Amino acid sequence: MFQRASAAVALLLGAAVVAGCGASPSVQQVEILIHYSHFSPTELTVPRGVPVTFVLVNEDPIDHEWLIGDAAFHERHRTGTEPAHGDRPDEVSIPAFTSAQTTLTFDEPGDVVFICHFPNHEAYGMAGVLHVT
Ligand SMILES: [Cu+2]
Repeated sequence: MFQRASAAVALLLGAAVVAGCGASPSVQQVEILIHYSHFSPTELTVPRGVPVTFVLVNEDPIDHEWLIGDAAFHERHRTGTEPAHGDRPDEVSIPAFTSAQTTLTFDEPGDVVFICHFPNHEAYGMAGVLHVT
């Protein structure tokens, strides 16, 4: 996994990275594969208050996106028309056959959902859940 993640980082095209200030707590890194318009895994668990770097590897010949947030956030994006993302750590565009990474820290325990909001992708099953403990 580590070697694969390094390759993904090398392909990184300026994705936003938000690092915590001050003392650096151990950064967790998780990899999410995108294949046949599905995320893998679809369920992840991370501790709250720790920066988590998500390495998003798109193995598909089509573009996808990875948006993570609460119900209101997703409702906005379901009706949104933004063709690309990249300036926010919780909204990541992953063009075909590329990788991207983003780092987020979740302060509240609970479930957060990640979804690709390209037309019909969510309905096809392109969604997953992050458990923050
Ligand atoms: Cu998609």
